[in-house]
Amino acid sequence: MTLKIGVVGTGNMGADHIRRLSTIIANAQVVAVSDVDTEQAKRMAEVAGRARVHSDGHELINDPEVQAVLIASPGFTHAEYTLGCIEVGKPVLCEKPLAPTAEECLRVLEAEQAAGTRLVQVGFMRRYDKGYRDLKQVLEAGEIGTPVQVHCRHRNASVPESYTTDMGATDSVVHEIDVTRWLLGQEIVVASIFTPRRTSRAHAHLQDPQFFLFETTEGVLIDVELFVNCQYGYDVRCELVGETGTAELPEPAGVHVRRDLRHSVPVPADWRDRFATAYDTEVQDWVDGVRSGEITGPSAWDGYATTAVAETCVRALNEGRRMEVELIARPAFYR
Ligand code: ISE
Repeated sequence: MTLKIGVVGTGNMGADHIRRLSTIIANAQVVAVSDVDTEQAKRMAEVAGRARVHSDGHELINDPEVQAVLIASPGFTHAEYTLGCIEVGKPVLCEKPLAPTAEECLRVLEAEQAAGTRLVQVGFMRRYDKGYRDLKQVLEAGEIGTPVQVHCRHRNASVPESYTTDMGATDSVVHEIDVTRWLLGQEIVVASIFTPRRTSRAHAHLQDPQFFLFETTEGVLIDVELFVNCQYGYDVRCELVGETGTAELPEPAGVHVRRDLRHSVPVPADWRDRFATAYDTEVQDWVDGVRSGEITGPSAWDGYATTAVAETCVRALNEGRRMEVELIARPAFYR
């Protein structure tokens, strides 16, 4: 049986997912789309085939033909639409963040627990990247011993004017927050932010780069260099340091060219390029999980814990000090 999907939000990520669902993903069909920009929604409805266009996300969620929903609208609308899906019992893949505030995430956790079944998956695609999966396998096989530190770098070529300093944590480093929690199987409980000399290539309002330091429940120290105007391309790195060895995220595959006394390898342009295969695997896994009645991807708890850390980062930055993350006890439902 083909899973009939509605996509809320047809901008960059939504458009990317609609193309993916229409060309790559098996057993899925986009039957409805919605966006505040109805012209863009109509264009993407064409890409999907004969999808219905709704002007409102709630209308799409309540469309009787829609069996599952993918949310790719702006972050501040995520909790509202996710709650709408839970209310009508429809499974939902919500792009990150689950919500911009921990308080809103908690409302999602409560609603999902009241529904009594897992309906929510959060779009942390890095967990589906082969490199990160191999890294986790090396760690879990005990090849580098007990982890003590993690070094991460997250660089974007550039960001638009609308990108703010707080988004460093809430929009970008959320990926490192989620993926290191997942790699280590530990929560992040303390955050500190440092602000190096600003690049002249950033917008005047933006602190770029930023340097994050996290401490986990078991005392692992995680550092993240975030540099969102690095100019040269999209570059994500991760090195796990264990008691007996280290393990590093492999570089994305690309042809090595040696000529004119130089050796070069292509650098991806952005995350859609770098993580294209991870997104394919993520969406296929979600479709398969919904069809078999067992969603196993990043949960609403992961969405909550990640947002709680990101919120703490913003406070740590504003107050200029190390801050503890306030997390509720993990409900049995999410263990
Ligand atoms: C963007 O929203 C993403 O999710 C990308 O993965 C990240 O690299 C970028 O910094 C964010 O703005």
